[in-house]
Amino acid sequence: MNRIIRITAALALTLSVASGAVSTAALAAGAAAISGEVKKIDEGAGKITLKHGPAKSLGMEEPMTMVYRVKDPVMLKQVKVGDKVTFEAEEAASGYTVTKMEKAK
Ligand SMILES: [Cu+2]
Repeated sequence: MNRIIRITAALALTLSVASGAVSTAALAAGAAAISGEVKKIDEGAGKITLKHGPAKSLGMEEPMTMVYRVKDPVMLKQVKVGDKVTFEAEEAASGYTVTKMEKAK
């Protein structure tokens, strides 16, 4: 009985340490999926305007509409104005940059 409790406790500890490491790493990279809607696409400038909900990982507590750069210009061809998307972004020296984006299902 005691042995089972100890194993369970050890397992729980291992799991919480592992998930803690993952969420810390995710936060460090600014990676957390954010839901948004495409408002404007500027292929020439490599920018996209996204309306999005709170994005705690980016320090944005309130919903907002803002302009993001994209890591890869191809991303701008995969969506159109009005699309609902989920995306990940990071704060780079050049500004907030979308690192991943896909149409919301
Ligand atoms: Cu924002």
